[in-house]
Amino acid sequence: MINTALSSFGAQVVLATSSDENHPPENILDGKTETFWLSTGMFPQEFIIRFPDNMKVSLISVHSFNVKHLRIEKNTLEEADKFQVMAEKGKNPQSAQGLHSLNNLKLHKIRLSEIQLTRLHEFCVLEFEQTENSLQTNDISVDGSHATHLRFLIISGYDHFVSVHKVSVEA
Ligand SMILES: [Ca+2]
Repeated sequence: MINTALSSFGAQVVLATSSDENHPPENILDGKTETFWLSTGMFPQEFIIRFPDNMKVSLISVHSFNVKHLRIEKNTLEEADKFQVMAEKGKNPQSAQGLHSLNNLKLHKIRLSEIQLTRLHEFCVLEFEQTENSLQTNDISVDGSHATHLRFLIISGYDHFVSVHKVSVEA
């Protein structure tokens, strides 16, 4: 089934690197494309979604604007301290630098106090197409992976700021 409003069954954004009070990360999970989370700083940006239980995820749908390179990672542990790369494609050697600098990124922690990020060695990145007058809509197949957390790492954008309007999963 597709969960159009992930927040309705207890999923939460437990970390986000930006939190504009008018466009908070909760807007990612409310099922509405009209409301959105807005990045307010430099790249990379990220947010982590926690599910109330271990979920078998087969498809992730992302509605966004101006996102260029995105990496999605998953975690199956109770604590979001180790992530595995879940979906990746694309080509961008430059993204290595973006990920490298993640270690120095000061994270804005919203609810969860003890998230540690593990840098991954092997990766490539989803590349979204730029849109003008509509949202970017991308469906990402993830082969029925189990996950308690999903981490979305926005490595670059088509503009200084990006917005994420909706994330839904087919479980
Ligand atoms: Ca929304």
